Amino acid sequence: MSDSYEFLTAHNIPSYLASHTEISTIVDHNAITEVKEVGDGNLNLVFIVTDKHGKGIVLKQALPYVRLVGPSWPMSPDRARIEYETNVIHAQSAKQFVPEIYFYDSERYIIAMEDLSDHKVWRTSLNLGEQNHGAAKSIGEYVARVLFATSIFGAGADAHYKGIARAINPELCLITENLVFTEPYFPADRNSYLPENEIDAKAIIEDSRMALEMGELKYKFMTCAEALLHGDLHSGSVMVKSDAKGNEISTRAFDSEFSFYGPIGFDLGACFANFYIALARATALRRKDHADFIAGLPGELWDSFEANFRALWPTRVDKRVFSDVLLEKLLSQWKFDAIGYAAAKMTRRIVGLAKTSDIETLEPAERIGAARGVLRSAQMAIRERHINTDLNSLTLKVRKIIDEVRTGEGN
Ligand code: SR1
Ligand code: MG
Repeated sequence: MSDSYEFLTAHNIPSYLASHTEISTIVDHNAITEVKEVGDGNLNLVFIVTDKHGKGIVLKQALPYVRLVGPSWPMSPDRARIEYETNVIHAQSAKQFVPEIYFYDSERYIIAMEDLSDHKVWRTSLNLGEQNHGAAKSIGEYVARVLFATSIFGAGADAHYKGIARAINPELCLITENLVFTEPYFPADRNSYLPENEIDAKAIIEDSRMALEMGELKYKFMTCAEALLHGDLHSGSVMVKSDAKGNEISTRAFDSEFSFYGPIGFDLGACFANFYIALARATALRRKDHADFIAGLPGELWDSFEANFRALWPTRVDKRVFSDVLLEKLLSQWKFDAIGYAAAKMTRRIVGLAKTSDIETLEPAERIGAARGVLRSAQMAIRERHINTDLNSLTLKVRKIIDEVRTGEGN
């Protein structure tokens, strides 16, 4: 693996495309009208290339460092291979929920994929107060399909073990280990927040229950190779396309470079966390109807995941020992885990490195309360999951906390 390879630029993209004849019917390299760099993520370069016929392609290139920080934080570009291979594998069981991949360039770490410009990033849509009916249900189905297919139950032992070996992703897992499960619970250089939220960040550090449970969640993240996860399934990793009434046309999960074989609750928890962060934003902006809509999403996603996993269960391998009793136990365990992972992901997005536009684009007066609400909800959720894992009841509790903090009652 080399870290001296040519980076894509608006200037060299047309000739690059000309050298890839396999995509000559996708985009006309002789008639490129626009090359737009749209990489708003933390790691990579992403270009949307459009031709005069209005056809497009996305080129995503992994840099040999973390874009958010710069060359001082080197990072293997091999993550592009992981993303490519996971996308291909996930497409085998959930083609309708991932982008189409055209090719992978292993020398320059470039993935050429479907242009989803007619979609919107789900986070952007939620931030605007839009309702995408059906997206949470689809992501629940996506998670169920891909995780069942890559688990022991769907893949069988041989394919599962070979999959684990192929998808080992230590560098990106280390990012999650540090940023999600460690730094927010201790004083750390990369933590940051508004001065008014220092009291809330301190409360997290002083809450020994948080560090204790994060240790358990981190251990499971590092050791429990249940299925090939997306690995970073937040609302910025999902594209949605809806009709004028907000009804779903298409929903796609992309950007799976953090993919590895991990605990099934992790992807689900990432979704829940980002719904609760979106709820804090909607509440801060006094968008009552939108908050009502968002409050339904965690339950909707879980119900869809559960229904789809149950539907796949009869096709599992080794039915004699992988019994229906085991399924019930696993579903309960995954929901418990998912709430824990949600708490971890809520905390990291407020205190740790790499935040979310939901909260960061609020005016400070609203941002302080929204951030406080998310952190206190995380502290509640980490405890509540030991008593009750019903998602609708958890969401009601989250909503109460977020509401009280906004109005000053909870301060
Ligand atoms: C340095 S990478 C920071 C974050 O960006 C990605 O979206 C992951 O969530 C990662 O933790
Ligand atoms: Mg990403």
